[in-house]
Amino acid sequence: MPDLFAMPRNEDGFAHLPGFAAAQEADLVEEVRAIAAAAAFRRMSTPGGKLMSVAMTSCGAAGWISDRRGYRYAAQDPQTGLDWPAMPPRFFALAAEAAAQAGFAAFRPDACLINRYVAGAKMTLHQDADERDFSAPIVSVSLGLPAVFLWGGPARADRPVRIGLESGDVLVWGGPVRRYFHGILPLKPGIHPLLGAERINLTFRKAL
Ligand code: MD3
Ligand code: FE
Repeated sequence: MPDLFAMPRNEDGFAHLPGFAAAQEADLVEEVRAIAAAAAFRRMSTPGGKLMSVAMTSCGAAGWISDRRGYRYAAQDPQTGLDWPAMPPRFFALAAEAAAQAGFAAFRPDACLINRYVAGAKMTLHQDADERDFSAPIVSVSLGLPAVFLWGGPARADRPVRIGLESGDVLVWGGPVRRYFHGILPLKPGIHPLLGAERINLTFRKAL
């Protein structure tokens, strides 16, 4: 059990909880596999028509989608016409516990976006702005290959700080930093004991 009180955090709602989910890695990966069996990972297009390098799926009451019409949350997976798979209780509990640890009591996520990276896949600097409720934090859980996270500022031009993310790390973003630009550098090739050549990231949101 990591010493949570010794961990770095700052005043504006950001917390990096290294290894917070480490003991659950295998169970979380199993849940992701079950979700992907019902709602397959797919690469979506941006409204501008570019194919994203990250493959995505979702679970919960709403899933994040992107197509020529824009970015939004939807109750059904457009690929199946069915509701997204339910959010596993283990996912919900982990996100709520991490948020509470970072000072956000009573976080009740209704959406979990699941990102899958292979070597070279990246996420360019962006803001998460499609959620209705900006008072709720976002909780992210990293699994598999390590990645370099870019933490920018309130403006796209703000020079980002680099943060290394390892499997089992959890990040919480709330308050002012909830609107900050952020991204992921192209994934380096490698082999992770649980996930092989992949990195999976779960982001828990209050979308509705
Ligand atoms: C900072 N995902 O799904 S997680 C995303 O690793 C996303 O797949 C990245 O950015 C990934 O939108 C980064 C960390 C993260 C997630 C949401 C944030 C950082 C954030 C929202 C606001 C500020
Ligand atoms: Fe994001």
